[in-house]
Amino acid sequence: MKKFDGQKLTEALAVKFASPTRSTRLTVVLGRWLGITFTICFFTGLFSHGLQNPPSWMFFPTSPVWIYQLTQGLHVTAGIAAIPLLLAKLWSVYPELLTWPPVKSPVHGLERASIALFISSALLQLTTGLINTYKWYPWPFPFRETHYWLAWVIWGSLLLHIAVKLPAIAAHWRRQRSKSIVVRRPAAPNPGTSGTGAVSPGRWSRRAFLSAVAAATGAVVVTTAGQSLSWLAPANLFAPRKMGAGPQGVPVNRTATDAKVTELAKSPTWALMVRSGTSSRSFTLDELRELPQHTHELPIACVEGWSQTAAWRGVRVQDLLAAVGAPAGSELRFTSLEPEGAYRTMNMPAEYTRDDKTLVALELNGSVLDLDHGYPARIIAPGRPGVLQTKWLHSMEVL
Ligand SMILES: Nc1nc2c(c(=O)[nH]1)N[C@H]1C(S)=C(S)[C@@H](COP(=O)(O)O)O[C@H]1N2
Ligand SMILES: [Mo]
Repeated sequence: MKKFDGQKLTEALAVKFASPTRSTRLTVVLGRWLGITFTICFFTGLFSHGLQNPPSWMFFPTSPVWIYQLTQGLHVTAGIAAIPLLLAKLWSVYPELLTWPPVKSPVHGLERASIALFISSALLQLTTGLINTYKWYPWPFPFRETHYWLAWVIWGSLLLHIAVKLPAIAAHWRRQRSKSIVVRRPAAPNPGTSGTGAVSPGRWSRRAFLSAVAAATGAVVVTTAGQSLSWLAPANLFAPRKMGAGPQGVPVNRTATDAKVTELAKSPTWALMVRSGTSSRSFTLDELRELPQHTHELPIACVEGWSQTAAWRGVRVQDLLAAVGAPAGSELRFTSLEPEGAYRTMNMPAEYTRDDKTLVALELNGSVLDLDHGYPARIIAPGRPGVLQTKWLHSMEVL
C-alpha cells in the first residue's frame, strides 16, 4: 500500500485551488468589510442588550426618538450584509484549512483553533440572528443571552487570532512599500499573475469576484433594509415585515389572540391600576380619556429589525404619576393583562417616565387602538426597543 504523503497532498491542493480569488489582498479586503459589519453589530448589539438588561452604568437616551430604530436597523442590516461577506471570505481561505500537517507547532495549533472558533461562532451567530428576524425560535436556548455571549466569543477568538498573527501582520506592514501583490501560494502556477502585459487577467478576476460579492451584499441589504428604512420600503422583498401592513397601517408582532388577552382586554370593567406606595387609583377608559391628551410621532422599533413610525395619542405617564402624588421621574413597573410570558412585566427607568413623550397610548394614527396594538391602553416611549412597548396594560406601579 502506498504511504500517505501529506506534503504531496498540500502541493496538489495548492495547484488545484490556486486562483486570483484567493490572494492575500482579497482576503484582506473581505476581512476589512467583515470587520466593519461585525463592529457595527457588536456596538449596536451591546446598546440593545443594555437597554433590555441594564447594567448599573447604562445610559438611556430618549432623544432623538428614533435612536433605537437607527441602531437596531443598523444591527440587523449589517448582520445580513455580513452573511455573503463571510461566505466569500470562507471561499477565499478554505484551502488553507486543508494544509498538511494540520498542526505544525503550538502557535500554529493556537492559530487554527482560534480560526475554528471564530468561523463556527460567526456562522452560528449570523444564521440564528437571521432566523430570529423571521420571528422563528426553533431552539431551546434563550436567544438574546446566547446571541450576547456568542458576540464575546467571536471577538475573543478574533483577538486571539490577531495576537498569534501579529508578527506576520507587522512584517506585512514593513513590506508595504514594495507594493508587491502577495499571492497566497507562489509555488502554484498562476496564469493571472505571470503575464508581462499591461492588465493581467488574474487581477481582473479578483476584481470581478469582489464586484460579485459587493453586488450580492448590496442586493441582500436593499431587499431587506426596507423593513426599517421607509425610503427602501418598496424594495423590501425578503424581510418579514412590510411597512404599512397591519391594522391601522402598523405591523403587529403578537396578536391579542396569540397573547390570550382578547377577553380581558375587551372587558367593560377594565381599568388601569396606578399605585405609588400605599396610595393607588384606578382609571377607567373614560377617565383616562378625560385627562389631557397628547399626540407624538414615535416609532415602534422591534429588536428583530423592523420599525415603523406612527402617531400615538394618549395620557402622559408624568400626569398619571402626579395623579397619585408620586414624584416625576419615579421608576415604574408596568404589568400587562397578558396572563404569562416574557413581556408581561416591564420596568421603566426614570429617563423615560420623566420624558413628556412617554405615553399611555389610547389611540394610533387617529383612531382607537386596535385590539392587536394593545387596546385599551399601551405604553409608547421614545427611543426604546419594541419589546418594552408593553401592550394591553393592566397596572403601573412606582418602584
Ligand atoms: N403585552 C405585550 N406587549 C408587547 C408584546 C407582547 O407580546 N406582549 N410584543 C412587543 C413587541 S416584541 C413589539 S415589537 C411591539 C410591537 O407592537 P405592535 O404589535 O403594536 O406593532 O409590542 C411589544 N409589546
Ligand atoms: Mo419586537
